[in-house]
Amino acid sequence: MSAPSFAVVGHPNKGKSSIVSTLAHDDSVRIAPEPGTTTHCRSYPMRVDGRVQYTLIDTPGFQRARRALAWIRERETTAAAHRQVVEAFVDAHRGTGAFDDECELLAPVLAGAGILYVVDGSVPYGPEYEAEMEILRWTGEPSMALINPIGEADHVAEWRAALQQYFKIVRVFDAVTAPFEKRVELLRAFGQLREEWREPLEAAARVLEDERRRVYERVAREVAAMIGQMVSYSASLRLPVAADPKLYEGTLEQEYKDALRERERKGRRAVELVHGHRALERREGPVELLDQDLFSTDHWYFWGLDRRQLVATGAAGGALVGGAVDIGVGGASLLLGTLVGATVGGATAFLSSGRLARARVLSLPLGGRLLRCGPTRDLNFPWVVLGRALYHHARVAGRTHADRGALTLDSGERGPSWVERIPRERRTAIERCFRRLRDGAPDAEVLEELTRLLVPLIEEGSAGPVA
Ligand SMILES: Nc1nc2c(ncn2[C@@H]2O[C@H](COP(=O)(O)OP(=O)(O)OP(=O)(O)O)[C@@H](O)[C@H]2O)c(=O)[nH]1
Ligand SMILES: [Mg+2]
Repeated sequence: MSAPSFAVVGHPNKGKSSIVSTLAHDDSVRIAPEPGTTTHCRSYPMRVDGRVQYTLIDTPGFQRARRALAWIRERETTAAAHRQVVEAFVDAHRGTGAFDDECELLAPVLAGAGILYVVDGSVPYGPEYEAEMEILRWTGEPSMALINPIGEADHVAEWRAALQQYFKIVRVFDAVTAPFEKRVELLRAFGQLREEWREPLEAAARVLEDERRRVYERVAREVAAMIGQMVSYSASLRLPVAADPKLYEGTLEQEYKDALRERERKGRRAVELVHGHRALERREGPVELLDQDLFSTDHWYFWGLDRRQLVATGAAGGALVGGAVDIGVGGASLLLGTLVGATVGGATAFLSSGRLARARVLSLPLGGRLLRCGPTRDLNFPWVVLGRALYHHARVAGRTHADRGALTLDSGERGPSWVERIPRERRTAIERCFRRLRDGAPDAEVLEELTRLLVPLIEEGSAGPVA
């Protein structure tokens, strides 16, 4: 049996295409504020692993429903013949220019698609919708009404009272903000429309839930790979003989930072693609959290761990023992300087050497010198990268494909950062991976371990509040 298909129908500009986009996980569906955006039917199959689970059909809105109903009523004989009259209506008007939109939207319904009738629950109910509902009823196809509240006002109760007279199932479904669970639940409800759809749609719901878990794993893998590369990355430059390294430091540091910024951008893009957001744009602006520069350490308190927490993860101890951090280098750490104050000393000195990008001159075995920037020794750096990645993912995961606005983020309240919320034991285990990444190029084993540790954080973040 072919996968169930549903025609999304209704008045113009009520969010039909938005519902198609959200339920088909497809951001190529055209959505626009003006009525009349969709002019032809188009099918959007929802594929998982190459298999079509169900198909959504986007349709134009009714334009002349009352006139169409009048035509149909004039030819009414018995209730048993209602469907034939609707078929006769489409046959009589197809291509004549008289009822183009009605013919277009009724065609998939008459071909056996289930009906999803969409209304806007933020505007009052009016009798002008009755002709549309009546025509749909005459097709005899199984149908469900979806109340999509586009604006603020709440007219859901009156809509429900009216819709229940025409549709077996009436649901409130916000096309733009519906969380994943709500979408899956709706899919299961579609299964109630027709007995033979119950099993395939139940199966589709399970496939989507499994797929979601795989998505989290792929995201965790992307994030682990990104952190691995960012922590171990260095930029270097062979110095001309007798050159003054100072002349080259600034450029090299810039190159180093740019490469890391670019790697983070690439990581975000990959995560967006894993979620099927092909065209997600991020709004540029200094106030947006996600657009804060990676190296803007004034904001690191928001992303990373504080000194006490770093010590608690074992980061500092490991660094001391392993000699990974130059003890006693003067000057405040870019991060810890802001936390601890300008005077850093005593017990905190070992944490204060994390200047992120400081070029060093190395002697080459066969003569000559190399100026190198990175890999960073800053203990907080991977935590900051992780915090930013978790935050970004939470925003992307919570987004429907109908949401076409830029990805903007409020700076929100100062609560615990994403990484501060990680249970201590897991944090320590993650830090062990970070330490191994700091000590050399990322190997498959440590990335696998890091991925495994990140999966639950990715999953929880996508369900939790974004603050
Ligand atoms: N805030 C909000 N806006 C919505 C929602 N659903 C749709 N919109 C907006 O309403 C407008 C129309 O949405 P479409 O999905 O294009 O509506 P349509 O019914 O397909 O419109 P036509 O194809 O022109 O008949 C767009 O600007 C959408 O962004 C919603 O649930 N919430
Ligand atoms: Mg449309």
